[in-house]
Amino acid sequence: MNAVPSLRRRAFFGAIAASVVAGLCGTFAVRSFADERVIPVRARKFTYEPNEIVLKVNEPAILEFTSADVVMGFNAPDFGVRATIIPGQTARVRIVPTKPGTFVFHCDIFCGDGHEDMEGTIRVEA
Ligand SMILES: [Cu+2]
Repeated sequence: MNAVPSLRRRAFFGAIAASVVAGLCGTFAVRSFADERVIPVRARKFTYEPNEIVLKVNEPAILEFTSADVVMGFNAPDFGVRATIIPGQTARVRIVPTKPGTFVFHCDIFCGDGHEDMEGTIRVEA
């Protein structure tokens, strides 16, 4: 009579242990930069290099920003991300594109006379 519940309990805890391990591995995969594309982007008055960033649907990418001159912004409203790019520092945002298309990003920190035209595109391929 006792053997059955005990076996069931063991199977139950085994399943929990397996899902905890799977969960941890999943977490490490998300946090690891090793298997995610890192795209360096240099901001300078009044452009981004490159100013077209090509990504793939469902492939996470880290955009890594530096500034060649003054404090700049990066704002990609379609992806809900922004960054302040400070000279001498590196700013990072992570993007996971969910649909194909072309999306505009822009500088959202006033950086001089050409600021209003400082923008680029993120092209997401299927
Ligand atoms: Cu600007």
